[in-house]
Amino acid sequence: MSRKKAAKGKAATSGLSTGSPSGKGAGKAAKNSPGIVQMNGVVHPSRPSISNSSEFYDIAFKVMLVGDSGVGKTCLLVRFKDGAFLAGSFISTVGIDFRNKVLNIDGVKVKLQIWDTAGQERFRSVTHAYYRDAHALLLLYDVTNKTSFDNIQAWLTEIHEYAQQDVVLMLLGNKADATRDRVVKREDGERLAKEFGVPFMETSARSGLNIELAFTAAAKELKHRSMKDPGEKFKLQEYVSNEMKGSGCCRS
Ligand SMILES: Nc1nc2c(ncn2[C@@H]2O[C@H](COP(=O)(O)OP(=O)(O)OP(=O)(O)O)[C@@H](O)[C@H]2O)c(=O)[nH]1
Ligand SMILES: [Mg+2]
Repeated sequence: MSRKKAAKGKAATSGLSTGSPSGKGAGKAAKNSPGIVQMNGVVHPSRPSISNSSEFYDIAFKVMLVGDSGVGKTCLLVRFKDGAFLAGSFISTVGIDFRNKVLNIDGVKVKLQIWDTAGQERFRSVTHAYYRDAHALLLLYDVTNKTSFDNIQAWLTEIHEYAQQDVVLMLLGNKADATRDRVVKREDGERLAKEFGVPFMETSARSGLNIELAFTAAAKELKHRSMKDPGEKFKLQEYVSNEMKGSGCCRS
């Protein structure tokens, strides 16, 4: 399979002033670039590469992090991308931003372009524009914040309104490390996810719990869908619950 070098992740300065940070813009750029084939919005580079660098990729997808302000979307992304936890004072995201990460999924280099949205209400109209081109959505609530959990229904309504029908969706209960401040039980998250038929896991950007699993599961599902390999069967729900079972309570 041929490989394409991934562009370095760049901030889309708030998404308020720059023109094309949405999947839409990226899609256009891909269409216009030589050697890149677009299929159902999935970018398949066709230019060969001799490098094994993690910057090279076979297929690329857009993943969006959504949920109330303060649930830990930015910290989750930083943990996944850099393996670090952003401790200290909370700096709320303004508009929208993205980072790239290339994963090796069963020998295929899958580039995830991960969009970190602002949870604050005042940026909602900005983020709505980005849903349409997202291949996967990670919807977060904070296990120490009941309101963020109660708002999940409203987020799901928004997702159904603005995202593609077949978007890969996962529900994440973040800050699972904060046992003393927990107000949302794990079973409540499981129940809600079951009600809406979406895979669920608790995560912690602080400890790293299930961070890799969340993104890897989404990447596996997207890769499977785009390659349509009849020999390979992949079920996202099953994969997530098997991996969770294998990890007990505290996979990182
Ligand atoms: N204990 C704990 N704290 C966390 C975790 N993730 C994030 N936080 C803290 O929660 C606060 C908010 O985190 P952010 O990642 O900035 O939240 P956000 O969802 O990006 O918020 P907006 O950008 O406003 O939408 C910060 O003070 C973080 O340090 C976690 O897994 N555990
Ligand atoms: Mg943020």
